[in-house]
Parts: sequence; C-alpha cells; structure tokens
Amino acid sequence: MSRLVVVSNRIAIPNKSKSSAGGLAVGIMDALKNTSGLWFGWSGEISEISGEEEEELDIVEKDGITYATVPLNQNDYDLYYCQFSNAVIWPAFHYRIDLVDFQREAWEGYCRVNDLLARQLQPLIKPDDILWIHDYHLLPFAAALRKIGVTNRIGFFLHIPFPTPEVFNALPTHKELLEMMCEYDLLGFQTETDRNAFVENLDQLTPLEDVAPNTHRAFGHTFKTEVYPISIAPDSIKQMAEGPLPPKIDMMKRELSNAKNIISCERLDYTKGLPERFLAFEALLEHYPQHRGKVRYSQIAPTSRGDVQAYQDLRHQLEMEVGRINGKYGSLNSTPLYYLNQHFDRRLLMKIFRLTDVGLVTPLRDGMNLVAKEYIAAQDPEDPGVLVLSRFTGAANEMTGALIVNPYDRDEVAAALDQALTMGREERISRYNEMMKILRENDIAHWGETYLKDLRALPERGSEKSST
Ligand code: GDG
Repeated sequence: MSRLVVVSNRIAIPNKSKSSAGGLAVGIMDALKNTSGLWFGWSGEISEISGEEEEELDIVEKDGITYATVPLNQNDYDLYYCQFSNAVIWPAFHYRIDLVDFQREAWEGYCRVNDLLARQLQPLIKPDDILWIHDYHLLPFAAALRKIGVTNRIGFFLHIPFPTPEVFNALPTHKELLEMMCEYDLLGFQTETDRNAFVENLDQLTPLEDVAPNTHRAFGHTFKTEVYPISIAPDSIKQMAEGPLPPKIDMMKRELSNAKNIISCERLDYTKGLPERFLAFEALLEHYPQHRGKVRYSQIAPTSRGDVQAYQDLRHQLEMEVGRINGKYGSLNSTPLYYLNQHFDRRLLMKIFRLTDVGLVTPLRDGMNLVAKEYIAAQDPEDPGVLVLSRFTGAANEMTGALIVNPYDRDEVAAALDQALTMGREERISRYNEMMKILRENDIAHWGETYLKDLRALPERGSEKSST
C-alpha cells in the first residue's frame, strides 16, 4: 500500500507535550502507522530567521511514524496564522464577516507560507505517496505543490464549515481561493450542507461540469467532493471516563453531588457562543427559580489564539458576565457559574463529563463539534447525562437524541436546560443508547478509513492526463 503523508498546520508528536493527544491526533496517527507514514507541519515554534532564508526541517521518527516539522518566523506567523487564517478565513467561514480583518499583506503572507511549506515538503515526497492535507490554514497547499511539479494524489479535509456564496463572496480573494482548492483530487467536508455550499460557490463563479456523481470539472481540473463527518473513539473515551478518580476529583465528586451539574468545555472562541450561553443560564435562574441554589454550571474554556484581538475581547467580555451573573444569583453558600479559563488534562475532562447531569454545547456555528460526541461517550450507560446541542453544529445531524436548540434563543435554551435537569432516567437512557449506536457505527477509525479508501481509489494524475 502506498505511503500516507499527512500535512496539518500543527502536529502532535507523542511525548513532546505532557498532555495526552486528542482523538483526532490519535486517529491520524493510527492511519499513519499502517503505512509507516509521514506527518508534516509547523512545529508551533517561532524562529529568529527572517527574510528570504529558508527554515530548517526537524525530522524525528517515533513508533513507526516520521514527523517533519518546520518553525515559522515572526512575520510569517503574524500574517499566515494570526491574520489570514484566524482573522479572515476562520471568522468568514463561521459567518462572522463583521470580524474579518482583510489585508492584502496577510493574503500574500498566507500564500507565501503555503509555498514555503510545499517547498520544504517536496523533497520528502516519494512517487507513489498519497497526501492528505488538513484544514483552512492550507487551502492553497495543493496548488503550491502542483506549481513545483508534484503530481501525487492530494486530498483535503475541511474541519470547519464552508460558507454560502453570500458570505464567501465577501472575501476579496474568494475566487483565487476557490480556484486553488480545485487543485486537490478529493475535497472532504463535515456535512452535506458544507459540500453543497462549496459546489454552489463554484457554480456561481466558473463554468462547472459534473462528470460523475460528486465528481466535478472546474478551472481545468477534475476533482471529487464528499462528506465525511468526523468522530471520536467512543470506547477509549469510555475507558478514560470510567477509570479511578484522582483524590482531588473524588473530593469534587462529593461537592458536585450537592447540586445538579451542567458542564461546557471548549477553546475560548467566539464561534462557540459563550456569552449567549451565559445569558441562557441566567434565563434559567430567572424563569425557573426552583433551580436556584441547586444547579451549578461549570464552563471550562482554555485560552486559544490569544494573539488575535477578537479572542482577547471575548475573554474580557466573559469575565465581566460571570461576575455579573454570580453577583446577581450567588449566595453566601452557593456560586451558580464556575468559569475556568484553564486547560484540563484529557482523562480528567472525560471523568468530569461523566460526573455531570447536562452537557451544554451551544456554538453559533461549528463544523462538527467533538465535545458533544465525547460528552455522550463518557456517560454512565445506567445513569447518563443529557446533551443540549446547538442546531448549528455538524454534530446535530447525528446526535439526534440530544435536545436540539437555537443558541440565539436564550429562552429556548433555558427551557431545554430545565427539561434536561428534570428528565427521568428511562428517557435519558433511551436517548443515550440512540446516540451511542451512531457513535459506534461512525467512529474516528471509520472516518479515516472511508476518506483514505476514496482517495486511494482515485486515478493518478498522470493516468488522468494520458486518458484525456
Ligand atoms: C475544529 C472544528 C471540528 C477542549 N478543551 C480542552 C480540550 N478540548 C478538546 C475537546 C475536543 C477538542 O478539544 C475540540 O474539538 P471540537 O470539535 O469541539 O472543536 P474545535 O477545536 O473548534 O475543532 C470542529 C474539529 O475541528 C474536528 O474536525 O469538530 O467543528 O471547529 O476533543 O475535548 N482537551 C483538553 N483540555 C481542555 O481544556 N485535554
């Protein structure tokens, strides 16, 4: 079987950091191990080198996988990562055009870093390798590789939503981005809505020919689009959640058992709907006074992209809101809202999920949302908690046993919280079983296998050229 090369913005080298790898990293590592693969990406480090000098690759081998990483200089990090990836594409693709800060210089930096990474990777590519590129930082990566003569099969998976033309067209370089994306052989999306939006954008911008089901020809390239909803490893999460409790958590368990517990956990990001959620929790305390003093909502939100202004603004807004709500509804012996701007160990997190009564996951827009799936997998099958889930997540398509809400409607979310907090055991078990069945059918391994099977089944570029 041909070797797999994975490219992503950040890569997870085992043991480099103390914390256990997330489910996606483990899923990718499993796929790589099968072919003694190569994982290439930014090291996460900022180097002193500036100007035209080329960064040096760091190559290490571990458990049958080769990891090749490269640092970025400060200017490239600012333009490619902070500005274009996270202050243009991220907000636009999550329908937040108001937060887009487009600057030509950042666009040029974004393309330049994609070119630089492609040049660094090229000498490591073998003729029959297949390449799997991940996410919005690397939309132009196939185009960058093609420019320097790489003809291998190259697939792409977009982890975030793809916006409809009304939103996508607001990006000044939308046509260039779309044209570059057509240099991939296989484009994978989280949902049919995202895939449709991509095809609709193409249809509006350029002559588009459908040569076979989900196989298109545009800008002179033939490529396939498909849907692969990303998932988790439910059994490994169950194991982490079940294990013995560390002494600190054992104490916390006793404390938690004095109240009903709501848990939320995500990177501190404006797409996750935290301020709206805080207001919904306030509406619960206001309109359902029977829960006052008897419910505790813990919000875990580790800092993310702290160098980007919109993220700093959000943090300040949350700190203010928490103080306001606790000031209003707290008492001398109860605090309703615990806000933890901290990163938690993954195993501990899964145990906390299991100890709580409600998982509250209400992003304003989310490609999939793995926390929703993890929350369910972590539950005790005999006494599971209830998932309250935003309809604007990819996960809402599969997690039909959740209470599905509109995160912009604080009264609806408050009513769902009340329903979840008072739901009987039989109904909770039935909803849990429904969702676990889906999680078992489509786990992270299935996601990777179906994607790679489709990529391998595509014709090689050379053979396509000779036949057309
Ligand atoms: C993008 C898309 C898509 C969170 N806090 C802590 C922690 N986490 C872990 C969660 C989960 C992961 O991070 C987050 O994944 P999500 O899917 O929920 O969200 P994004 O980070 O926005 O991911 C998303 C995903 O890519 C995959 O395609 O689903 O839509 O936006 O695993 O548990 N983990 C630890 N400590 C924390 O404090 N250890």
